[in-house]
Amino acid sequence: MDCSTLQKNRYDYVPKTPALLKGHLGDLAPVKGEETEAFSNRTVIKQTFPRTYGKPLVTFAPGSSDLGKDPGNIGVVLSGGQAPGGHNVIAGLYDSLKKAEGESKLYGFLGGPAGILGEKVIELTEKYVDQYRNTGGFDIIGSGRTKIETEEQFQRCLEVCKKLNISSLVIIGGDDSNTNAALLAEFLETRNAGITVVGVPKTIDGDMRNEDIEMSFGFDTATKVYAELIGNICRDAASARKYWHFIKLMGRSASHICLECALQTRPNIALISEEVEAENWSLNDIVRSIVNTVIQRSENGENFGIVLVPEGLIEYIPEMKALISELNNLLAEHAVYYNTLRSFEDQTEWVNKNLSRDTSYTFSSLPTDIQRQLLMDRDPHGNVQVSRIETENLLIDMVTSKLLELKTEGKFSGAFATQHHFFGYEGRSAFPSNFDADYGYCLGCTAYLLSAGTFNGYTCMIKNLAGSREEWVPGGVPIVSMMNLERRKGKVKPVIRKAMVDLNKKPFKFYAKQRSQWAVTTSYLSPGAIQYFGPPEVCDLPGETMQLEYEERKAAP
Ligand code: FBP
Repeated sequence: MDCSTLQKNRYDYVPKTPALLKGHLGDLAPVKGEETEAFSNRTVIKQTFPRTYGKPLVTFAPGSSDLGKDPGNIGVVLSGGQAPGGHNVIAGLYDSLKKAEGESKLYGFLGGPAGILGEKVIELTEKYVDQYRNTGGFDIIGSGRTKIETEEQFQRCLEVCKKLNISSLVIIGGDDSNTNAALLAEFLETRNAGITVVGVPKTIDGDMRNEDIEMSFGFDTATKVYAELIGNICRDAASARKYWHFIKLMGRSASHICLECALQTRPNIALISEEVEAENWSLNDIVRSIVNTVIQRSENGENFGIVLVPEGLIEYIPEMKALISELNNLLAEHAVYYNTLRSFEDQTEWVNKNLSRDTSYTFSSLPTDIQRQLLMDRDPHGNVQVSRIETENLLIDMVTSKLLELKTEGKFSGAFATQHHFFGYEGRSAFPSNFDADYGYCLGCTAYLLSAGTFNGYTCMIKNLAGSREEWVPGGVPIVSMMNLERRKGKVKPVIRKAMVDLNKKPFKFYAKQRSQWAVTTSYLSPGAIQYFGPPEVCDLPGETMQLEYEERKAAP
């Protein structure tokens, strides 16, 4: 395989793990904690998961166990969007399996969950896995967004696993994929299939987290890549002094990526969707606040600036939220008829007729491009594809018109020239930072331990992530304990609760305290490229969000 000099160097990187994960597997034993409950809506969720509800948390500690005995074959699948560190999850899983007694094999399903259903599978060998260690992307086996959620699909998984003699299936995915992993786990337990399903928390969005899962892998690298790019743009803006840059950042509904990048780069404005929702800010309120900052900076002779826009913002502006929710339900309920409408004009006419009066008004007042983007295909989970909605351009249009109005009234005399950017794919497959390389690898080792211990319906967790690697504690959390009820594709279903930015926690509060100063002064920081080699405080620490949360936890009484 042709590879860059950095890639060759990264092959030699040995992920740092706690000593616990370096020794013999049989010298580790599971320690069970208290039984868990679902996050909310417990009665309904218990009815859906009678066999896997209420299992205890588990951590692994020195002890004596059968974890090193032949665990049987393991299957692994990557699900959803790429996240740096995924290859190391598979490497950690592979290395642990090879440490165990016996001749068990690791099978990789190709192209995501569809690979299980279509029995597209390869055996992962040492030579093959070695080519992917410490690299970005999911190309080791590919990924996909097919959902495994029906009885027939579960039955098919059972057949394929039996055929390959698989005793554990590791699903590396985000909240939706882990939700489906829990459903499959329940199905298999009901059938006494003797197959364990284990999830691994993956997503750059950072929204699959809670008390137990401190972070999903991939967030650290992706935010460091975006922060490097934003830092570069900040410098360019301050050098050229002629553009306002509107930068949309991936992350779906939650604004974790946007907040982390703001903490790393100190832009003039970073919109946080969760705050927009909490404060009930309309689109006009947001536009007005950007306009005020533009005017203030212009009065200081600074006709340039940086605005960070979270990908999911549009869903949190009250009038847009109502519109998107009605559209999602409408398009889910009338999918067959809607798909017969060929032209955009026919689609908008039908949509306008079927929306309620207020939402139809909101829809009609949007620029055609945004209307078109709102009507695009939903993702397989029935969600609008926020990455395809150009919110940054909507804001640019609205701020420009408002400033023109103010100019005519003699209330603005500055210049407002803009550039727009969308950072998402740039970071999803980057070489993992040391943090994600280590974290991914440890998650893979943990997935092995949960598989060998037959912890069915668990997802991997590592505690104390902002501490030194020695302080990391591997374990597992029952997926069902992270669930609540939410509406998906027009129906209320048990799903893992998405973690949104907590406005009462230190990362947001820290940002909120600084932002009025950052808005007006030019206080940009350029974090630069990810550092792989050098002192640990430059190379190994996770981002600001995790460090601030860690400080907050340590300071708590
Ligand atoms: P996952 O939730 O599957 O990890 O995907 C994350 C993400 O990168 C989102 O931030 C983004 O909205 C989405 O994937 C885009 O995915 P796609 O390119 O498949 O539309």
